[in-house]
Amino acid sequence: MQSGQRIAFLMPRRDEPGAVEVRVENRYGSTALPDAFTYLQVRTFLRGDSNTDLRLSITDPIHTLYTLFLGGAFSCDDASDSDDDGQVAITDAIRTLGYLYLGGPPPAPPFPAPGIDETPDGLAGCP
Ligand SMILES: [Ca+2]
Ligand SMILES: [Ca+2]
Repeated sequence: MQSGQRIAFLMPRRDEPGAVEVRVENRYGSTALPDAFTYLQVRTFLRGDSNTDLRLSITDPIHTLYTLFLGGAFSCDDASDSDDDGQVAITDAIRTLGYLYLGGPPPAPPFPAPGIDETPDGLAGCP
Protein backbone atom coordinates (compact mmCIF):
# COMPACT_ATOMS: atom_id res chain seq x y z
CA MET A 1 0.00 0.00 0.00
CA GLN A 2 1.30 3.39 -0.94
CA SER A 3 0.55 6.77 0.56
CA GLY A 4 -2.52 8.36 -0.96
CA GLN A 5 -4.23 5.11 -1.85
CA ARG A 6 -7.76 4.56 -0.71
CA ILE A 7 -9.16 1.70 1.27
CA ALA A 8 -12.85 0.95 0.97
CA PHE A 9 -14.61 -1.06 3.62
CA LEU A 10 -18.05 -2.06 4.70
CA MET A 11 -18.77 -1.50 8.36
CA PRO A 12 -21.84 -3.34 9.56
CA ARG A 13 -24.20 -1.75 12.05
CA ARG A 14 -23.67 -2.88 15.60
CA ASP A 15 -25.85 -1.80 18.53
CA GLU A 16 -23.53 -2.85 21.33
CA PRO A 17 -20.11 -1.33 22.04
CA GLY A 18 -17.01 -3.49 21.97
CA ALA A 19 -14.03 -4.67 19.98
CA VAL A 20 -14.47 -6.67 16.82
CA GLU A 21 -12.24 -8.59 14.47
CA VAL A 22 -11.18 -6.95 11.22
CA ARG A 23 -10.52 -9.16 8.20
CA VAL A 24 -8.25 -7.67 5.57
CA GLU A 25 -8.15 -9.15 2.10
CA ASN A 26 -6.12 -8.33 -0.96
CA ARG A 27 -4.99 -10.19 -4.05
CA TYR A 28 -2.25 -11.95 -2.08
CA GLY A 29 -4.50 -13.37 0.61
CA SER A 30 -6.25 -12.38 3.78
CA THR A 31 -5.63 -12.04 7.47
CA ALA A 32 -7.78 -11.53 10.53
CA LEU A 33 -6.88 -8.90 13.12
CA PRO A 34 -8.60 -9.69 16.43
CA ASP A 35 -10.02 -6.70 18.34
CA ALA A 36 -8.68 -4.32 15.68
CA PHE A 37 -11.73 -2.05 15.66
CA THR A 38 -13.80 -0.82 18.61
CA TYR A 39 -17.40 0.32 18.44
CA LEU A 40 -18.02 3.07 20.97
CA GLN A 41 -21.21 3.66 22.86
CA VAL A 42 -22.46 7.03 21.67
CA ARG A 43 -25.96 8.09 22.52
CA THR A 44 -27.73 10.81 20.65
CA PHE A 45 -30.08 13.30 22.26
CA LEU A 46 -32.03 16.44 21.47
CA ARG A 47 -30.85 19.52 23.38
CA GLY A 48 -33.62 20.95 25.54
CA ASP A 49 -35.59 17.70 25.50
CA SER A 50 -35.51 17.26 29.25
CA ASN A 51 -38.13 14.51 29.34
CA THR A 52 -36.35 12.65 26.50
CA ASP A 53 -39.38 12.07 24.29
CA LEU A 54 -37.42 13.47 21.30
CA ARG A 55 -39.71 16.50 21.01
CA LEU A 56 -39.26 19.99 22.37
CA SER A 57 -42.42 21.22 24.06
CA ILE A 58 -43.72 22.97 27.17
CA THR A 59 -43.32 19.71 29.07
CA ASP A 60 -39.52 19.98 28.85
CA PRO A 61 -38.96 23.17 30.87
CA ILE A 62 -41.66 21.96 33.27
CA HIS A 63 -39.74 18.70 33.66
CA THR A 64 -36.52 20.63 34.23
CA LEU A 65 -38.07 22.86 36.88
CA TYR A 66 -39.84 19.96 38.57
CA THR A 67 -36.64 17.92 38.77
CA LEU A 68 -34.54 20.86 39.97
CA PHE A 69 -36.90 22.00 42.70
CA LEU A 70 -39.00 19.00 43.65
CA GLY A 71 -36.42 16.28 43.29
CA GLY A 72 -35.61 13.39 41.09
CA ALA A 73 -32.97 12.70 38.51
CA PHE A 74 -32.70 13.78 34.92
CA SER A 75 -32.74 10.88 32.51
CA CYS A 76 -30.28 12.79 30.32
CA ASP A 77 -28.39 15.70 31.85
CA ASP A 78 -27.03 16.82 28.49
CA ALA A 79 -30.51 17.06 27.01
CA SER A 80 -31.67 19.15 29.97
CA ASP A 81 -28.71 21.54 29.61
CA SER A 82 -30.41 23.73 26.99
CA ASP A 83 -27.66 26.35 26.86
CA ASP A 84 -24.84 23.78 26.93
CA ASP A 85 -22.92 25.50 29.71
CA GLY A 86 -22.24 22.20 31.46
CA GLN A 87 -24.81 22.69 34.22
CA VAL A 88 -28.52 22.08 34.50
CA ALA A 89 -30.07 25.16 36.09
CA ILE A 90 -33.19 27.30 36.00
CA THR A 91 -31.64 29.22 33.09
CA ASP A 92 -32.04 26.11 30.94
CA ALA A 93 -35.79 26.07 31.49
CA ILE A 94 -35.91 29.81 30.81
CA ARG A 95 -33.98 29.40 27.55
CA THR A 96 -36.34 26.69 26.35
CA LEU A 97 -39.39 28.75 27.27
CA GLY A 98 -37.87 31.79 25.55
CA TYR A 99 -37.33 29.79 22.37
CA LEU A 100 -40.78 28.19 22.40
CA TYR A 101 -42.82 31.31 23.19
CA LEU A 102 -40.77 34.49 22.82
CA GLY A 103 -38.65 33.95 19.72
CA GLY A 104 -35.50 33.56 21.77
CA PRO A 105 -32.41 31.60 20.74
CA PRO A 106 -32.86 27.88 20.15
CA PRO A 107 -31.27 25.30 22.38
CA ALA A 108 -27.58 24.72 21.68
CA PRO A 109 -26.69 21.89 19.27
CA PRO A 110 -27.70 19.15 18.85
CA PHE A 111 -30.93 20.86 17.88
CA PRO A 112 -33.35 20.70 16.04
CA ALA A 113 -32.27 17.15 15.16
CA PRO A 114 -30.88 14.68 17.69
CA GLY A 115 -27.13 14.24 17.68
CA ILE A 116 -24.11 13.90 19.91
CA ASP A 117 -22.62 16.39 22.34
CA GLU A 118 -19.80 18.17 20.51
CA THR A 119 -18.74 20.07 23.65
CA PRO A 120 -17.44 17.78 26.37
CA ASP A 121 -18.45 18.69 29.91
CA GLY A 122 -18.86 17.05 33.29
CA LEU A 123 -22.51 16.16 32.83
CA ALA A 124 -23.61 12.57 32.74
CA GLY A 125 -24.33 11.46 29.23
CA CYS A 126 -27.56 9.96 28.08
CA PRO A 127 -28.14 6.32 28.95
CA1 LIG B 1 -39.47 16.56 25.21
CA1 LIG C 1 -27.20 24.94 31.37
